[in-house]
Amino acid sequence: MQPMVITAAMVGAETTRAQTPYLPISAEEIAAEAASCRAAGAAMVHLHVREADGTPSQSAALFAKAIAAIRERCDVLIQVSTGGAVGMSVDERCGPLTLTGELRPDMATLTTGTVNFGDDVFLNTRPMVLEIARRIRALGLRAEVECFEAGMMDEALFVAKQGLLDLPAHYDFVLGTPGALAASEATLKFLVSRLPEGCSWTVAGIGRHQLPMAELGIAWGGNARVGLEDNIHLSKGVLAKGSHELVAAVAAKARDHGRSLASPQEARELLRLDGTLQPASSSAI
Ligand code: KMH
Ligand code: ZN
Repeated sequence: MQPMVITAAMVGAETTRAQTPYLPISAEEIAAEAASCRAAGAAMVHLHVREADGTPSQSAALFAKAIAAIRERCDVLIQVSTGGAVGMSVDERCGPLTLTGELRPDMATLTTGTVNFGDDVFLNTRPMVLEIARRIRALGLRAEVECFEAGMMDEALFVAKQGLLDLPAHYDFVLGTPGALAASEATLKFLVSRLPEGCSWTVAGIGRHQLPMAELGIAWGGNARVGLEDNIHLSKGVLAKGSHELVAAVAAKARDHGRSLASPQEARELLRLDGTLQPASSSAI
């Protein structure tokens, strides 16, 4: 099997310091955690940022600080969130897509549909999805298609047909969000079976599903995302002392299973991140 890409989702928009004291908030804390995750076996970080008081933000300035601090400390790939927090506008969510040059991220997320999200709704109407896809591509980045529900796979194909998503693409199956598609072997198997030819995938289980889903990623030749964005516990009742402990747990299971861990350079090749994509013409929408 090919090397496995572990992505560390260290911050998120929903986890709070009241839930866990190990949540990184400042650029320095985020960079230190990114370096620990890299040392534990992560090739990529999925990045959100916060204001000093912990409020979720998609501010380009805060992303710039975090990205600069991470790159000073380690070579981990940086995938920025365009999901942000529920209720944010497209312009707000696309803050990190305004960063260029040294601060340009390596990848960006693209959720291809609306989903219940706990008591809230994570709104992604078709025009919103197409506009975010257009901005990701305009920066020459590849998207990671975030699927919280099965229909999001079909909508990703629609986005591709508009010339705004390049196939084969990389998908992240986010399973077990309260109010959305369950984290189970059956749901993951179905989603993997629906992947277009040549596509790669990661699985991110929410809460107690995180490590079991990661084990399926290992066993089935996929990849895994872990971290405090999705789950704060290392085991029942035991807080992870940072996302790096969750990365280390998955790395150990991967090695037990004979899967090697992808370096950032290998992840670049596996996820087809090399080279800059040509911006799609605006008439594509
Ligand atoms: N915070 C969620 C509402 C992403 O990063 O692209 C959306 C999210 C997805 O976290
Ligand atoms: Zn996220």
